[in-house]
Amino acid sequence: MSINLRTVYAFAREMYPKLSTEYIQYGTAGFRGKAEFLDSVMFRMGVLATLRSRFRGGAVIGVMITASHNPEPDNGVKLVDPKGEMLDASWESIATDLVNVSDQDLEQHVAKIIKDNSIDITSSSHVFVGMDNRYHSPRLLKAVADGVIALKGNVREFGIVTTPMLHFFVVAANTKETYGKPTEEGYYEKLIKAFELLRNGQLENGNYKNNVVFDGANGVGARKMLQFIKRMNKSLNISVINQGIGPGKINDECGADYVKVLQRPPISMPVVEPFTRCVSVDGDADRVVYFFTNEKGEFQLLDGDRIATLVAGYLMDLVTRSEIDLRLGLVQTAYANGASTDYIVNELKFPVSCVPTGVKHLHHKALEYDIGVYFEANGHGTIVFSDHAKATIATASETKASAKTLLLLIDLINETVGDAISDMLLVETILNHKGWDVKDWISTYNDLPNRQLKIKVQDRNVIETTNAERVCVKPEGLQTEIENVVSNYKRGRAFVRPSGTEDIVRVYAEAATKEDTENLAYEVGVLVQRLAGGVGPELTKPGSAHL
Ligand code: 16G
Ligand code: MG
Repeated sequence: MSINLRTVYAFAREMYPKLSTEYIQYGTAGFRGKAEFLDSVMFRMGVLATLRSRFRGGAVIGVMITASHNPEPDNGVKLVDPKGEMLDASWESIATDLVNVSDQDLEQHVAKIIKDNSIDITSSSHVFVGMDNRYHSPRLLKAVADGVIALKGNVREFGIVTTPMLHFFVVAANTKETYGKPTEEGYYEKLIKAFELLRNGQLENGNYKNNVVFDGANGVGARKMLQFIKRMNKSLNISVINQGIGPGKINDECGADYVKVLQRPPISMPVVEPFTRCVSVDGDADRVVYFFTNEKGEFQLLDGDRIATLVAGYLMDLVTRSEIDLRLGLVQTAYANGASTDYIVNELKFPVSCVPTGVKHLHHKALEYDIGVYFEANGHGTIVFSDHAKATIATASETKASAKTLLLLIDLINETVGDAISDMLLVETILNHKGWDVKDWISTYNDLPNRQLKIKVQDRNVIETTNAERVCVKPEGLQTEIENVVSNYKRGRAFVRPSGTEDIVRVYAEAATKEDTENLAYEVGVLVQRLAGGVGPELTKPGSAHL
């Protein structure tokens, strides 16, 4: 195969010229921005995915086009590595350089990547592409495909799929289908089969009722859930709201991010009985949270920490009953509610570790355990099983019913990345087995009140953190001042970190009471403004509006 890098330049100049000179960076969520400026980025990511595939010996690389929970005008792109992980950190800077180079320098720059990484440009390559249901996604998908074609790579388009589905396809193809079939049907089939075997005909149990309301955020999750329902044997009654048909826009006043951040149901929520289980996913269905309203009509959230503790406790129980010796661990971030960590360490006696924000950090750490459970409070998470764990469980399943359950759970879980639909089916399975309703679930521990603030500063990178973002090392003196303030509050905890997705510094605070939490967040926010070059308006003192 002969490849002429001129073609890359020709495509760029004729079809995907770079329209903006603004510097953009491949961050935790890949590239994100206003869709009208992303055509050249997408084309170049098609080129990069092809190079990456050749670099990895022809393994399938995934390209997902989505802006996740962002508003409709935004879009974005993320690369998926052969084992389903996020793009290796060492290639993030290669991606950043490639999209920022001018059209004139593109050809030479691609030649440099090939040379620097000793890529055999004539070897075979495979790229899988998927997209969310934003109206500009098909146009951007074509740009990615053209990037692959410019380097004579093989591209397979999956159309509209959830982010976790694309991860699933990549892993299924790279493992020669031992993980599943790399098709939409293969995905549904694997999850539904495991879910229905785990239900074993028992649809209701104790306090568990077999109904759930599913908020699809007008995104891909809604469409795919409707496909699930068609194929399920009435094993769960799911009513889907925010289906993405009609005037509703993706993530607009609905979805996991809205529900979690604003602590309220989606605007379009129908009237339901108190304590009805409701689930919200985000636009590309890799995040999930549960919620309900109680008899007083008060909103109650069951977030990623709640899912993590539910899953961890259940897995621990099954492993103990199976009499197998496996190392279990839970991975959280600094955002995990302190009460959830206390509960899991003190009550469940489950080892917990804390890592920096971002799925890749959690996933990586979870791989150190035989069974690693990881969740961010915002609802990103899954469970990973080591080969040793899988083999041990398979052997034990010949004699122990609990191990047989574990074996089926492995099939129900999308290990490649957090998968809102798979996570939801897992939660439904556990609640059903335990005979629990949301009241039982939420009564396991009481969340500490918590508050987040966004602080605008001149340069967010003046803040540097260590110890999984819990300690701030720069600017000097800030950490000591934070600790002084925190020590005045019962069960107080606070940290600051630069956001990876927005040009701001985030403040997190929790304490024993709501009032204390507000005051603590305020005091820490003021410290950041004073010591890290705040540029925004002065923060409003809590309660001062009532003076
Ligand atoms: C990205 C991350 C998410 C993290 C969030 C933090 C992935 C797939 N997504 O959305 O895990 O919670 O960024 O945003 O890794 P922040 O840095 O602005 O707080
Ligand atoms: Mg998402």
